[in-house]
Amino acid sequence: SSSGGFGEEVDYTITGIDAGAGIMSQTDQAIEDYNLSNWNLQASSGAAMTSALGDAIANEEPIIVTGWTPHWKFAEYDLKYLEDPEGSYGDGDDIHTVVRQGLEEDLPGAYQFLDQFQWEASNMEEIMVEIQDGTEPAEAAAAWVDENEDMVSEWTDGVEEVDGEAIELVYVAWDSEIASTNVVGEVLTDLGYDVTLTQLEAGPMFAAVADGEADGMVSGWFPNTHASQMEEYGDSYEDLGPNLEGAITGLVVPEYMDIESIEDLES
Ligand code: PBE
Repeated sequence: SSSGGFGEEVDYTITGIDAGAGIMSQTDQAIEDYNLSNWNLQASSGAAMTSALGDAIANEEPIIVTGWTPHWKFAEYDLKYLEDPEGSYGDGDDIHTVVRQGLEEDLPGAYQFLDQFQWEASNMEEIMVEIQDGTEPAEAAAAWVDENEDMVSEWTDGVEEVDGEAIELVYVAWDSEIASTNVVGEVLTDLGYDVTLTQLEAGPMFAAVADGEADGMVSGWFPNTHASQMEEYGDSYEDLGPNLEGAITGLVVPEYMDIESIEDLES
């Protein structure tokens, strides 16, 4: 294992995101699995995490963050996942679309589109990079939808337009979900829906769809990252299956750090 003294250099701190995120529970699990009880997982937000990451890289300082793919940070910086031989983060997820019960009867067109919505990590990353470069999410989504007519027309194949019916999608302010939710919202707007996008914490996002207070979400990381939410709410919502395959969570560090595995973090 490492003699680099990273623990001391980073104050035995892993820079995390919002406390309700699944990756925070996975990291608590990693701290247990790798006997890192003297390490501290610092809760913050997705934005604070990427800002700390950018500052550390500008100064070539060490930093360890909770990271995930798809994410613009891999296009912006040279980063690597730490190996996870204990499997604390599971072996990846698919991102699922989840809707409230009764949506198919109430808003069949929206239901059909949400069921047909499906893209790849590289698609999601294109719009994430635009938003990171400073374009407003709704504007970036509108431009992405315009530029990807072929894919969007597959999602909306056979879907009838409506005249201002209300639909509410819920999401958490994770960069990946800001991108996907805005794209889906833009397509629904183009189909004639009156769309509301409501930003919540992770638990309330699942609860809102399970209770039928919101119509749907495109942010279910199954089966690993959101295992506990699946367990708690899975009987009360309808899972429309993956909209993106091959998502990853883990601990991420800059390439210049001389460390390869979570096992190398000294306790
Ligand atoms: N994430 C992005 C979320 C799911 C989407 C990996 C930060 C989480 O940890 O819950």
